[in-house]
Amino acid sequence: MFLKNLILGLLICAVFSSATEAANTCAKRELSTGIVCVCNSTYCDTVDPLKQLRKGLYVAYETNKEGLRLEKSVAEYDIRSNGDYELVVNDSKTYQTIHGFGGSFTDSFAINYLNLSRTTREKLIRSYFSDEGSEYNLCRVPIAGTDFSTHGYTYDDTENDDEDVGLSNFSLKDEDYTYKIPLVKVAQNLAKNNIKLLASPWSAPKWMKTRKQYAGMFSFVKSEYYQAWADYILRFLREYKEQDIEFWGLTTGNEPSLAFFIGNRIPTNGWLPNNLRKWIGENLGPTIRNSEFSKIKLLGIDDQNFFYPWYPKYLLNDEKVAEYLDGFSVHWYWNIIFGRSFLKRASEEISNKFVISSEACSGSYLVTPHVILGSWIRGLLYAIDIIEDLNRNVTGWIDWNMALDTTGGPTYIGNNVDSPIIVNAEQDEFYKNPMYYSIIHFSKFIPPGSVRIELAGSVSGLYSVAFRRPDKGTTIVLINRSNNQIAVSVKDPSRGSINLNITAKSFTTVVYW
Ligand SMILES: *[C@@H]1O[C@H](CO)[C@@H](O)[C@H](O)[C@H]1NC(C)=O
Ligand SMILES: *[C@@H]1O[C@H](CO)[C@@H](O)[C@H](O)[C@H]1NC(C)=O
Ligand SMILES: *[C@@H]1O[C@H](CO)[C@@H](O)[C@H](O)[C@H]1NC(C)=O
Ligand SMILES: *[C@@H]1O[C@H](CO)[C@@H](O)[C@H](O)[C@H]1NC(C)=O
Ligand SMILES: *[C@@H]1O[C@H](CO)[C@@H](O)[C@H](O)[C@H]1NC(C)=O
Ligand SMILES: *[C@@H]1O[C@H](CO)[C@@H](O)[C@H](O)[C@H]1NC(C)=O
Ligand SMILES: CC(=O)N[C@H]1CO[C@H](CO)[C@@H](O)[C@@H]1O
Repeated sequence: MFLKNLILGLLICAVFSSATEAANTCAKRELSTGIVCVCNSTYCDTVDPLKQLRKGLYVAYETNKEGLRLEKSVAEYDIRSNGDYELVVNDSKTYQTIHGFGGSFTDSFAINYLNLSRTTREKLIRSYFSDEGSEYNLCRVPIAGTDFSTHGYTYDDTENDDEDVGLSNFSLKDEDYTYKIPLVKVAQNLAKNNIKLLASPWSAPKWMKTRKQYAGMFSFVKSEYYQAWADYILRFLREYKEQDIEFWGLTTGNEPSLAFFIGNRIPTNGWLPNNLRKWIGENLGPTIRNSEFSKIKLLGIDDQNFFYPWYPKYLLNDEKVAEYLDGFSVHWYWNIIFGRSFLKRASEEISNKFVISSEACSGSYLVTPHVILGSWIRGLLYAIDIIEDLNRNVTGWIDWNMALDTTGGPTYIGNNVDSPIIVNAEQDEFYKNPMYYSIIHFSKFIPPGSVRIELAGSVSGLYSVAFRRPDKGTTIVLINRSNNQIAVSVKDPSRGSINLNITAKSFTTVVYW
């Protein structure tokens, strides 16, 4: 009897320890367009929470086009490098400190989330925010409606667009009460309240604007309403605070350049540089800094990279504005066309302000399908964008919609795009695209407060970046976009060498302490 219980006990122990250790692997579905990992009400892939290893060991995670998804291996350093190429860690040379990684709480994300059953949607939000998931910690929240809403709206839409300078008709909307606020709270709860939230306005109420419309060309905030527009934003921060949601940062407005595109249908406030500078210096800056939110990080521009560095420099030419702004935010869309020389110059020429990449999505160009399930190239473009931004001193990277439906919506203006997670509500399942894994390779292993360090030596075409973590660990991310396997050694002079065979078309993250 005793023996039987002992054996049973040992068995249970064994089952338990393996159950707490083993992460769920990807439930692969191979499509003509690529591989997705399928999650449903009973199953979703997970990653073990990272555990500190003893000195001498490292853990590596690999994702590749062939179908590996965060494949984990633990090994010892070697005494010497034996790869064809060598990269050398130098933690005496340090660069920027990381704010974080994450995605955006759009109405469309929430709609897709709510379209899933309770158990499936829990798996979706855990995939992003729990310690078995991406551990997102820097997320954007739109102020009122965007193109990823079911209709255009602001918090002070009046009858006949009558003016309401005192904001007496200001009120949060159903979208806030049923979508954004509850979802932010679920996420904060999973992330142990470690999410830094960044608020961004899209359009002002029509009555404040030159052409009385949310979108369209040359749709500006009228100068007589500059203060009302600043008051509106302050009011939003207060209303959310009343709902127990506080913001870490605020941008001066999403993509003012949209108002200079013919036929633009995305809600926006256009700003000419001189007017934006005036509004920040005379209205937004003083309003925010003299309020209970004086400590909030104020980020200018929130637009494409071709505005860097001249636009930030122009804003900073005004002393007051330079004092009000903590940093800038940049969007990814034109990086593919223009490269990142603009960002490099920005980080050199405005080095006293930080830059965050605050929006990215694939499938926004007219010539490609909006959603391509399993697209490796889209995953690769995300990973390269993140690593290249980080190597140009960017301190954070925020994805756009955290989930969309199989058409890349809903979007009331038909601006369908792709997302790392695609929801199929009819089947009550969702699909993790390679883009989901691109981001987690950084977000999970480079916690806020990590400092970029030098990783010397270059291998033609191999993208690499290294960080010293707050817990004194080291994280290294490597991307090989080619068709060949590559033998790389990462040498840390204080420890030894990590000899890796990096598979073709792959992302690898290595962590050691
Ligand atoms: C969920 O996915 C798992 C793994 O692919 C599968 O075994 C299971 O049958 C699915 N459950 C439902 C409810 O579809
Ligand atoms: C590491 O970086 C420091 C600081 O820039 C530099 O002085 C030192 O020479 C570097 N070490 C090596 C081995 O390159
Ligand atoms: C403000 O809202 C009230 C009722 O909610 C409405 O009667 C009034 O017309 C609104 N004012 C404007 C300017 O739209
Ligand atoms: C990044 O910042 C460091 C200072 O922290 C600076 O020396 C370096 O030139 C910057 N890198 C780029 C690419 O701008
Ligand atoms: C998702 O939810 C929206 C709004 O709640 C609804 O209109 C739509 O039909 C739903 N889609 C599916 C596939 O259930
Ligand atoms: C890498 O691959 C080569 C040849 O396939 C093999 O000899 C070597 O042991 C591998 N190295 C590691 C670290 O796996
Ligand atoms: C980015 C890239 O192509 N990196 C390397 C991948 O591996 C092969 C060799 O196996 C190299 O030739 C590539 O430069």
